[in-house]
Amino acid sequence: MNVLLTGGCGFIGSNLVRLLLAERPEWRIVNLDKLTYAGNAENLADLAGNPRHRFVRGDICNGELIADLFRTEKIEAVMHLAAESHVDRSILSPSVFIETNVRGTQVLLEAAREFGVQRFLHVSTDEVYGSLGPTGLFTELTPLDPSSPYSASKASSDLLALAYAHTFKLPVVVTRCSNNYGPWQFPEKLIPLMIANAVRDLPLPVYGDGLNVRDWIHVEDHARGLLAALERGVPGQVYNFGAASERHNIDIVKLVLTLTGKPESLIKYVTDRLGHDRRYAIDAAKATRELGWAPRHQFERALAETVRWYQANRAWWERIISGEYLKYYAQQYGTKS
Ligand code: NAD
Ligand code: TDX
Repeated sequence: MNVLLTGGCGFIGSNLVRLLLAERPEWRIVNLDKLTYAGNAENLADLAGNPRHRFVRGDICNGELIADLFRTEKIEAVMHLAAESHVDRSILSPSVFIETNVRGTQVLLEAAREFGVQRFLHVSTDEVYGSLGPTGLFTELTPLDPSSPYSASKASSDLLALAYAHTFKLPVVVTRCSNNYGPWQFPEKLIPLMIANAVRDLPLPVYGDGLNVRDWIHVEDHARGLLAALERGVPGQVYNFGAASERHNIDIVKLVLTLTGKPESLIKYVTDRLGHDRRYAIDAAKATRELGWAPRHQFERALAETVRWYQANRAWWERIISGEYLKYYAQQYGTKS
């Protein structure tokens, strides 16, 4: 099968490209990525020369380029991951989130409609459901109630994708996953940021009281879920993915300090994120039941492996947190007290 995979040079995309090449030897992957600050061709450097992977640098908003790829590569399925993905950046500069996440998704849906595909997998997030109180879980029937410009842009793209399924019978499958961690994650997100700061003896900035809850899943478990949803998902349906690993942010930060052998005095409580969602927690029973999927990684063990990966790959993350990232870091954390 010829698959157009968008955002393949990002965190989840690069892990997914590797998984697909290993697990589906007859597939060819066309990886379309703009290489924004978050995309890094180095994430897939080991695939150079692999005839089953073609990297194309380009923007999902470029309809002509997309049409050309569908035509020349005979695309049969789309796995759409490209997005602006960081909540804090969406609070600082929302516009690019609308452009890429909403308009870019519509451009891809339109091309898929024109050329025809067997499946269009739209990769979304649990953040579209908004924030939970102290109890309860998100199911696929939980109403959408996004809080940030990021989650609102993802919810908008979900609705567009489902509308193309309903109106045009495009075989769209939507997935919504909880917070991912693992190798190749850009160190602006909680876990890699805390690891990178801890190993350099820099302060670990905890928003608010540190008691917000996220439900963590290893990126490889998410990638396996995406493959299952592509192959076995029913068009027009939504599938949640999560690994039943709810943790308070502060407990993760303390665990990172233990794993890196650094003192808790590095913890710095800073001004809270605007509109900060309190709790996310996923009910993934539908994916288990209908896709035959289940997570394999245990959080504490896999977090320890992740810390070791960042320690071993320091050159990778030190290179990407230079330049543009330093400006963002000063803007995001410089004035927080
Ligand atoms: P990421 O920021 O690491 O990677 C995004 C990739 O998309 C980058 O390689 C970037 O260069 C590319 N990109 C951005 N704008 C583009 C454009 N206009 N055209 C082409 N490429 C573009 O993100 P991620 O964490 O790997 O997330 C991937 C997808 O999974 C996103 O859709 C995100 O909403 C979703 N998701 C992420 C998580 C998570 O915890 N990280 C959880 C659930 C869902
Ligand atoms: O410096 C920080 N300090 C801090 O306390 C950062 C970066 C985060 N936090 C908190 C905010 C959140 O409660 O940690 C939690 C996790 O933050 P992020 O890593 O920014 O993730 P989150 O906002 O939960 O969104 C993530 O999960 C869903 C991804 O970034 C999204 O792309 C995905 O859709």
